[in-house]
Amino acid sequence: MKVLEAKFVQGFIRMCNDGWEQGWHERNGGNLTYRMKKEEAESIKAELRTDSVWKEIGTSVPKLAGEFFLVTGSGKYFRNVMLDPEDSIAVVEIDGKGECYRICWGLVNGGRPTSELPSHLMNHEVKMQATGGKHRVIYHAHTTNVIALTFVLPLEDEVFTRELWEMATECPVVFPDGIGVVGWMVPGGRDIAVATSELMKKYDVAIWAHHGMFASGEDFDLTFGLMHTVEKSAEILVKMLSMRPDKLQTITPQNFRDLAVDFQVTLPERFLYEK
Ligand code: 2HA
Ligand code: ZN
Repeated sequence: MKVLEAKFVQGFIRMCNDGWEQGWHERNGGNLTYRMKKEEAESIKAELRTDSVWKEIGTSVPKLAGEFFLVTGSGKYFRNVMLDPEDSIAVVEIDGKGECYRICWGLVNGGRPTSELPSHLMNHEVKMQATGGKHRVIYHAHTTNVIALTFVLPLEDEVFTRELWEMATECPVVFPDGIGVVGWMVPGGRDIAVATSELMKKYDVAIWAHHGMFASGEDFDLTFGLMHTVEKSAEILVKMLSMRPDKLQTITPQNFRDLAVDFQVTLPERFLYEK
C-alpha cells in the first residue's frame, strides 16, 4: 500500500490540520508522533527506505527498539502538512538498542524529525508500558488558554487539575487521573523529556509552563479530544477570571464524588481539597 493511502497516515494528517485550525500551531509550533501497529508498518514496507543513516535520538528508549513511528518534522509547519505531507512528516524506525533512529519515508526536501523527539519517545515508552501497549499517540500543542493560565495559577498538579475540572462537568470524566505541570524548562532536550515522562507515569496530560501541553492517548480521536477538552476548559477559566476573580458558585468536592459514582471513575481525593 502507498504510505499516503494508509488510513493511519490520513488520520495523522487530519489531526495536524485540526490542530492548525484550532490556532495551536503558529509557525512551526507543536509536534505529533504515532507509534505504528505491526501490521501498519508491514502494509507500507514496500515504500520504506532502508539505506538512510542512523542518527542519535539524544536519549535512550530501549523498550521502543524496532518500533516504527510517524512523526512531524522539525521546523515544519502544521499548516502545510495536509498540502504537502511528504515534505512535512516522516516515518522513522528505532534501532535495536533504542538509541538511534533513521528516516524511512518522507521529509523529501531534507530535515529531521521533530525537535521534541526525545520527549515524544520517552513519553511513548512510559505510556506503552503503563497501558499495556494501548497508547500510540503523543501530541504537543501550544494551547493558548492553558499557556495563559501558567502565568496566574500556582504551577501545581492539584491546582490545575481542580480548577480545570471545575470549569466543565465532562472534565473529571475525560481526565480522571488529573494533569501534571512542569515549571519552565528549556525545550527540546533530555531534561524536559525526563521531567515530562515522569508525569506521564501518572497522567495522560502534562502542561509545560509558558509553553504548551503534551497529551497521550490510544488513537487520534481520543488524543485530540483530550487536548481539546483541557484547552476548552482553560478557555472557560480564562473567561471566568476575566469577568470576576472569584466564583459565585461552582462544582463542589461532594458534586465530584457523586459524579464519580454515577460515571464510574475514580477521582483521587488529593484533588478534592477544601479551599
Ligand atoms: O517548534 O513546539 O517545543 C516545535 C515546538 C517545540
Ligand atoms: Zn512547543
